[in-house]
Amino acid sequence: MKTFKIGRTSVSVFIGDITTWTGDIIVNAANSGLLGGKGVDGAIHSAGGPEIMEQCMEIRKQQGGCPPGNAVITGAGNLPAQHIIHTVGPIWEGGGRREEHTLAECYRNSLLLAIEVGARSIAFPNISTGIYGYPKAPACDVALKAVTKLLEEDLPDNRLERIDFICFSPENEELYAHWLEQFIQEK
Ligand code: AR6
Repeated sequence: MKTFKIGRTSVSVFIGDITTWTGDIIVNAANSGLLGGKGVDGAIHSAGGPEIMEQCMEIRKQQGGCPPGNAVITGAGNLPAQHIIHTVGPIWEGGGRREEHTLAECYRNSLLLAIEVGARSIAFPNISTGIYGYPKAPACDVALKAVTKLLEEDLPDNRLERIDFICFSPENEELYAHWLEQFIQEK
């Protein structure tokens, strides 16, 4: 695990299963119907139990789901985290359909929602880089730029002390660690 400091926040990168992470918020790479699926979404719902889907269905009733780039919050069922932020990444279609913008919005809106609820810690998976096919290297660049940019805004309500990127593959872990080593001072 490598840890870096951006302002007051520690940013770490490691390989792991996000469903076992302990802290305030885990982020789910959901679909716009909030209907569950495979990948990290499937892992979160199966480990967290039916309560999470019940709350997703409530959100569907109220606002009809979650458009790509947006984020909604539920409880975490049986998971050790306190809450889940469900965000919807872009489906990669070659890069000409504002995928980069949508992916950056996922990270930004998830962090804004986490800050709004007073979270101190949050864990992200590598959104869109599985079933949605976003190439890993550019996705890493978009994720870290979006997170760094928001932290540098120094928002007055920001109580985030810890942001963890939970990678599922050594390739992603290397990309994230390398990016941070290049641009951010190691703690
Ligand atoms: N912990 C951490 N990361 C994981 C885990 C896990 N338990 N499982 C997979 N990953 P994906 P997407 C990684 O496909 O590309 C679903 O069906 C995985 O290796 O989960 O945004 C949804 O319902 C990859 O790096 O999400 C949507 O329909 C990353 O998580 C669609 O897939 C994201 O891969 C979303 O596709």
